[in-house]
Amino acid sequence: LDLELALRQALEHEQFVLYYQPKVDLRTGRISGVEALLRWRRPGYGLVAPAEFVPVLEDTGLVVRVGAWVIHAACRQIAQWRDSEVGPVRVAVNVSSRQFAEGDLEHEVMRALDQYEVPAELLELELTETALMSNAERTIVMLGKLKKIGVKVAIDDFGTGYSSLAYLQRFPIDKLKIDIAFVRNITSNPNDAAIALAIIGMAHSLKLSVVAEGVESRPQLEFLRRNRCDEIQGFYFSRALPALEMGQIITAGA
Ligand code: G
Ligand code: G
Ligand code: MN
Ligand code: NA
Repeated sequence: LDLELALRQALEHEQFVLYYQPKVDLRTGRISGVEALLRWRRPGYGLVAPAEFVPVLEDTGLVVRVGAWVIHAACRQIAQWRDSEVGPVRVAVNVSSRQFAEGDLEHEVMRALDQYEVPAELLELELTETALMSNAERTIVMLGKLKKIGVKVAIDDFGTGYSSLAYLQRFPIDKLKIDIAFVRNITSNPNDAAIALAIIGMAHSLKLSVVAEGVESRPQLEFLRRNRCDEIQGFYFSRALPALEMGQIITAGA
């Protein structure tokens, strides 16, 4: 209960901040975009990770308002980078199940793009399989609206949820993110490798691009490159960093 109150105040007092983790294009070796990851600068506690408060945001429904803040903050950052030496950067934001189900995502996205004069294709939404499958017919309508706006959509943590392949091909999405669970032991566990390869193959058959998350080593990277994964994200390249540091890395690598 105290935590809920503190989270309400966090929103009012601008204690949330976005960190950014790069995604690297495996063909060019360049940064292809970043994922925005929420942090909470809680007075007296330092920087708090989402695992410690996102579940509370979900349970209380606060995630709808915080999620709207995240979309706005991401668009503000896209505009700031674009107007600086960093240049255009695609930013992916995480959208929670409740935000997708209850929030006015379509209009929130339109408002933010409009307010910061950001081109829609620079914003990407990461949605989980669970969020998409809980009402698949509604999802098709929602994704159609988002596609019309022009934002990109990725399915996050792919392989851990329950996705109907029949729906997958009806969802107008752009990208699958292979869950870290299959990437961790990709070079040592043949089952994990097989799943990762199946996801890559399926994604490409459906004309989707595929990104592997949680890449921590050179052998994982080489395996994924050899098997035509499009992008990687993970500590091997960089952990999530504040906007200023991320901007410097992007500028240095450009
Ligand atoms: O950054 P970190 O690795 O600690 O993130 C842990 C989890 O928190 C990830 O699964 C991520 O999807 C989730 N998360 C990070 N930022 C956000 C956010 O802005 N909104 C929501 N709903 N989840 C987030
Ligand atoms: O939205 P999602 O759950 O995919 O958020 C990414 C999460 O994965 C964040 O919590 C981030 O800190 C974490 N992460 C990113 N790269 C790595 C990595 O290379 N290894 C591990 N163990 N976690 C990672
Ligand atoms: Mn994500
Ligand atoms: Na993920």
